[in-house]
Amino acid sequence: MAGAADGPLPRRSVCDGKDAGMDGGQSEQSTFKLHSSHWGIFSARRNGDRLDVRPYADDPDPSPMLGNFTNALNHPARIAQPMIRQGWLERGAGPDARRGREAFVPVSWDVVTDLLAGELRRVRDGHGPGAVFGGSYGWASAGRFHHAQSQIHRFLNIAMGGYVRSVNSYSAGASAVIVPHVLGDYSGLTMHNVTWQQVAEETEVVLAFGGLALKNSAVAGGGISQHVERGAIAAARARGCRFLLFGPLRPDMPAEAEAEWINLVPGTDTALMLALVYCLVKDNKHDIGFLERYCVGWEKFEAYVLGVTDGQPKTAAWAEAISGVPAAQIAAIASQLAGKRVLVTVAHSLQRSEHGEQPVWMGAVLAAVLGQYGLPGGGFGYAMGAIGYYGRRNNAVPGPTLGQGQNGVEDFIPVARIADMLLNPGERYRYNGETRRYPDIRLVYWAGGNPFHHHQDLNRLRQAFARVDTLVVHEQAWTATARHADIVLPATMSLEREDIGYSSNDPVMVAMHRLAEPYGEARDDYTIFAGLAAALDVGERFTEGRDSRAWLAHLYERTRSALEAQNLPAPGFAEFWEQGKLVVPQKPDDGGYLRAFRDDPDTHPLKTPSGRIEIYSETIAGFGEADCPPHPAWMDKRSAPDRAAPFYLVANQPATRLHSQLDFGAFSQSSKHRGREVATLHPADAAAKGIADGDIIKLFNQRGACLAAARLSDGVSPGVIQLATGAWYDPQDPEDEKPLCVHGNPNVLTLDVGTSNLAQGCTGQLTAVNVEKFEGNLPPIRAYEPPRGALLKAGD
Ligand code: PGD
Repeated sequence: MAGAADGPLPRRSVCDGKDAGMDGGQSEQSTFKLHSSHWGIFSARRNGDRLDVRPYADDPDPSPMLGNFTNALNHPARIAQPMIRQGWLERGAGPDARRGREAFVPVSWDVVTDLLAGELRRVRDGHGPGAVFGGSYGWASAGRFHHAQSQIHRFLNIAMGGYVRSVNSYSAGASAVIVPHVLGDYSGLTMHNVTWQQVAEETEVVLAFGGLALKNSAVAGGGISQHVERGAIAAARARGCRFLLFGPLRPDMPAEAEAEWINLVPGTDTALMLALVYCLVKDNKHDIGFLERYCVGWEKFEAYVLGVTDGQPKTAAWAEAISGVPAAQIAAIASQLAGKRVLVTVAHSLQRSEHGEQPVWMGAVLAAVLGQYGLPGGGFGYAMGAIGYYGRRNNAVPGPTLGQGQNGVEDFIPVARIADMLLNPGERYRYNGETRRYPDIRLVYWAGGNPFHHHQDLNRLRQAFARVDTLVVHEQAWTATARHADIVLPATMSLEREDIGYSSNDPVMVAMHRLAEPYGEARDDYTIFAGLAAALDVGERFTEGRDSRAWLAHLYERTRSALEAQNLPAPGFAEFWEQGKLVVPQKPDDGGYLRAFRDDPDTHPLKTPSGRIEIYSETIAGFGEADCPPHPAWMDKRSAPDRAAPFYLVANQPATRLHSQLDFGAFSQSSKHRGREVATLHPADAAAKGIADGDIIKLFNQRGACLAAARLSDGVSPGVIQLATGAWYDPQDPEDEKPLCVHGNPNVLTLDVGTSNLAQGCTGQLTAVNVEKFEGNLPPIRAYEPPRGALLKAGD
């Protein structure tokens, strides 16, 4: 496995993916139909048990993740029929530590619908809708109608009178809260700001904190027709643009960037950015005109940078001691920025750790010090490259959206506080300046997400899920979340239903034709909820008398009538469906709200209290949080390595699947070694631990342990181990309190704490661990086998 140092995993083009079951696009087939996925638009046809897949013809850089569809339809990991945990069936609803440890009993749809409707009625009438957690976070599948979260929220609003929801995301838990305080509009910052075309044409220097990894921009919710990042980066580089990658993983920047790698200790970007500002100020190269006209609070922040307020000037030497980057290198970088069209980018990953608000705020301030906000290709491109629909033009007409109705419950939690909520009902916590209380949840209902993938400290999550009366999960496959449920309802894949694929920053709207019949007795989420709604006497309100096809026509009408209003060709639904796609117009590349703000800050103030960029926030000062001061600052982390756990674990996004989706798919499987997820570490660290390339290793800390396969690479910083998320949790002995995950799910190791009292975001990206060579007999991988009792397939 050595030699693959510069890619997180060997990259294979979709067009040479024969062994992953891809159709190379050589033969003309009339039966290929257009479809969409979060990793791109494609066409496919059923071929026996397999799916032949072709990337979208106009996509210059299609994602090899499409290869995961080829063997997915009939994989044994699919769920074939409704299942109920034996203990729930025999002993009824109630807290139960046997979740995830017991056999399942297959039941018919009629039986499960009856039992579940009864349980929903019991909780609603006995405890009220505020005892239902329907946050149900997760990416689910592309398609605007069968969007699992919209469906579940609509159902709970109509049938239960509401539910406790979650706010923000695991992707951007800290930035979604800090950005409105600093720059006003989060959505505008990410969705309507600097574009890749501007980078290709205008940017002179890109300071990429956390990189611009193409594995991340391969993904875009809803599906996109073109992956443009690689081409734009290559074009910018050919023009002479300089790319600097700040981070511990060299593969976080594509080779086309020919980036200078500033190899820093994970989580120390804020210190390094502070030192860049210090150097700029000392050399009088900060843009004082910009800071005075467009910002508030510079003086207070400058006093902190210079050490006036805390006695510690944030010099390059100070930052070297924290980040490991030589002071001379920091000073040299700072000296080459002024007067250039500089774009500062900060990856989502940086804010997915303790004090994750700081690098985002600090990135915004560094960009202000350089004064390039609002200029083409300059300023602050937060999260550029993190998702494929960032850095692109916006569509000029609205897309289809399923209304979710009114939620009668006001209560919510920040999404990553789910285990805290279930373990500590009634307990107080702080969030964005408020003191709130966790609700007392009896029933958790999940559709379209996998908390046993996305949450931290999975052993703690198991304890949390043991506390509820009932856990209901709709799933396509036997994920660990499904295995921990009481009631498991088999859901179709998008390939097995009709839908509309759409993303608001991509012009191609796709008529997603059905490519295969549902697996076993699987039903789409809409049909499942329609059945339950009928059993709860609200069937008509939920369906509004429409079947799926009628809903698609109804949702499409929003776009059609907007086109008509603009005197543009506006084909009816039947024509759209027949054609397979519709290309919608896009708005001009106008630089968004930051350009308007630069042009005239009085007419177009930011949506911050001052209307300016808030380098110092009086609002945050008023919150009085010790872990989130009123201006960006460097703070030590609890998760930093120590003697017991001397390595940083970077648990980042995978390159061969989206999160945990289709981990059993051919492309994801092709990246495993001896069945395990691959962890990358520096050869010097491996040598010190007696680990050779390809060895099975055990990663461990006080929270848990998992196995992985070692790959050695100097593309990873010494002292760092990289293990992507998404390998399905596979406890060696589920009876244990802290079982060994034999497969390589890093979330058995991560710390379940919020970023700070301000945002309470997910901190899963960085954790301290230890590592050793695994010498025992290699346990089998059972994550993709149906659990006990679930072996019956439909028709058996
Ligand atoms: P997915 O694997 O996409 O992960 O967490 P998320 O829960 O979104 O889960 C989606 C699930 O939905 C899959 O199990 C899939 O089978 C199911 N599904 C797909 N389509 C349908 C459908 O139509 N109906 C139903 N009922 N189910 C469906 C992602 C989350 O993980 C995110 S966004 C991020 S950014 C976080 N990243 C990290 C990280 O960087 N580091 C760590 N340690 N942890 C993270 N967790 C977070």
